Amino acid sequence: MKNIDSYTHLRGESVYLDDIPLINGTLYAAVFDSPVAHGKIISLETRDAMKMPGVVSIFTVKDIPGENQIGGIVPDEELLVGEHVHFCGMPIALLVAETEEMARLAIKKISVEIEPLPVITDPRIAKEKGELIIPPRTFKIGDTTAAWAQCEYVFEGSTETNGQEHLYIETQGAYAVPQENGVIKIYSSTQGPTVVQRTAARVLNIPMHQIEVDTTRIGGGFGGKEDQATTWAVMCALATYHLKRPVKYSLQRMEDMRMTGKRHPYSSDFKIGLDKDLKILAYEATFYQNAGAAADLSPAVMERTLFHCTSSYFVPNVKATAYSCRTHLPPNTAFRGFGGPQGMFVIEAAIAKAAEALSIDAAVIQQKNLLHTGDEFPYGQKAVSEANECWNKAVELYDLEKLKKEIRDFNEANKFYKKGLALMPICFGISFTKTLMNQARSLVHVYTDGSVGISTGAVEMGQGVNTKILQVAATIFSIDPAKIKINTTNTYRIANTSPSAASATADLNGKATEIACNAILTRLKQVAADEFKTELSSVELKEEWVYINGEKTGWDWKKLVMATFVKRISLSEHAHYTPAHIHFDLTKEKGHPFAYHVYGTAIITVTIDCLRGIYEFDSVKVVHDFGNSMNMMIDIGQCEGGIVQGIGWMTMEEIVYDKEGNLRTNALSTYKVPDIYSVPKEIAIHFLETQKDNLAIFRSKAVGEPPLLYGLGAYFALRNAVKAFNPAAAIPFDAPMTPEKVLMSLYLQRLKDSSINSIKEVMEK
Ligand code: LUZ
Ligand code: MOS
Repeated sequence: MKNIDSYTHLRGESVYLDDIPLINGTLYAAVFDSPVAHGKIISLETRDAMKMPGVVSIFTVKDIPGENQIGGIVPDEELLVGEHVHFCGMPIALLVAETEEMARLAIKKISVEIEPLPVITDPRIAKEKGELIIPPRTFKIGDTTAAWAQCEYVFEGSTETNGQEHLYIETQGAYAVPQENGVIKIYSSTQGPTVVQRTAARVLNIPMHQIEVDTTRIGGGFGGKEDQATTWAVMCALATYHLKRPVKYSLQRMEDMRMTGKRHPYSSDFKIGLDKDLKILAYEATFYQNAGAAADLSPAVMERTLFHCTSSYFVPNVKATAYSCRTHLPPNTAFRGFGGPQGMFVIEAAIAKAAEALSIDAAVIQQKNLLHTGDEFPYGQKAVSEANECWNKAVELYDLEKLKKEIRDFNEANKFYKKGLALMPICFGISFTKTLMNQARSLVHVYTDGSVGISTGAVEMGQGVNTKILQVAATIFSIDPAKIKINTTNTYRIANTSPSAASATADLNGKATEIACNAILTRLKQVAADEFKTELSSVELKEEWVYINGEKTGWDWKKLVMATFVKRISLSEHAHYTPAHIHFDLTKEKGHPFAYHVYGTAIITVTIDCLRGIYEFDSVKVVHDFGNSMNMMIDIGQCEGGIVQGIGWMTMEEIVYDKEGNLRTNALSTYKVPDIYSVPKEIAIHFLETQKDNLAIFRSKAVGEPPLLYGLGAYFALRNAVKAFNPAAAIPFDAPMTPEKVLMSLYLQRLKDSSINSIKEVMEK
């Protein structure tokens, strides 16, 4: 079925934060943020700003009634600066005025004197200085030290992956509205309504039941609103708390880019050892995560890097250590893949390095080492692997040999255009790695007219979770989907929710909905069984009719619902779901943290223009493990979006902070994201449908994050294309591979070690 939001989306009628009708007397907030990355506040001058037209109030740290603390995992993040600023963009003061324009004009009149302190932007330097967010962690299996001796080939190297701006179309924002008895209702563009509620209660020093958070949908999150939507929501709530008036803050794009954290950049080292048959015997990696100035979700992101450090390969001897390094950048945060892609890049780089040194195709090494069912991950879980199925199917379905030949022929025939190809197998663990977060609840009401209302903790952010939840109810009740309404996500209806994240939202909330619907269904069936004097097991509901032993009765859905109500039997259910069998022992770094894994393989081809360094992706051909897909249209959309987002991260999105910690790429004029022209000319997606009992809803598999990982293949395809032009190029593993870097690698090395002395000469030849 179609995404249930498509109709209102197309007509511009869908409600986002900025579409909420405003209440009379609404005020507008704006934040004054630090122009300096690290320093001590000497003085803050707000008097001129207070005199500006329309200004109602300016709040600073002194106005916080509770804790000045928004750190979720580690209490290390102030809402408003106390004594020290820790990054450019750190909120110092909150100004509230009668209009948005007045608020933004007035914050320009605030001034601050800051005594600067040394600024660190490099995670390796932070680590040397002992600036760690949490102690390092190490995942281990086998014995790498002993294994090196058995390796025929050993390669070492380093890699860099840069950050990534989330660029949700809807920027961060919130709207707080005072209710009676001191309750504050917050409309928040958040993936985590409960995080907002809990943090607002903590900062305002009031019980959680005084805060109602409501989210209709958000215009994209990608992880950027898992934790960092909280800041703006709590700011609005703080102003509402003091002023007893509605307060709205919807960030402008440049404010959002400057003040919020991004995907974590990583700097990493690897050592890989292979035997003579190219089996990977040993792998060591050290990850330096650039966490930014506060923990935010960094410890969890770092953990997922370790979980995915061997990607879709089986390696018997592994030692991987990760450091979460505190720098003076905005706290980096969740971003689709959550540290997993950063970990996977490193082993793919290690394989590419080995392949280049041995003059073989990286795919040979990749294929030989794919996970099989029963193989153990370094964290102790055994794989139920679809890696080989996906790989083999992709090779066969898309005729890899023919593709390779076409590329060879093209490269022979063309001097200044070269094509490159890479295969990218993926493996992604599904579940929050923090076991307790894997729980969800659903509240289902059947109304007496036969219509159904459902509330869960799931936040719709374009990923189609509401459509999938609706499908669950429609299937179980066997009623027309039009009879079902998915309600807003609201902390008064569903409590203690996990954020919509970790690709697990449809799994968890769908399962809770399944349980709730089944409970109601059983009661409905009992009423029918009593009426028709038969057993419960003889009753069936099919397409809104009651069947007894396969025979259609005169009772339809509506009649059954009414009969149940008349008998004073509940037509509502609140259900709780948590996946069984998941656990993790932090003292041993072993366990079974994931309900299951998602696999897939992509074949990616690119053509580069060797005079200009620019490139186009010809095709991304995928065999993806969807389980038993609940909604192919939505799942294809998730795949296509993830692939393009992954390619963007790997090839063009380049975040630049200068040495002073200022974001230089602070607008869409300086930060290049994929547009329609950079979408691959062809994206083919084949559904590998499996029927395994994988603990997900209706035996589907989570689809949110895994497809982003295919984007890694874009980097390696580009590298191979450059090598076709300039085989001698020693290209550093430094993503993104922007056109500038492509151009330099096409020539720089070659000029050094060949008789050609200039790009002009190359062109003349
Ligand atoms: N968020 C989180 C996530 O809190 N824990 C996770 O394991 C996770 N994984 C992926 C994306 N978001
Ligand atoms: Mo996410 S990175 O699943 O919020």
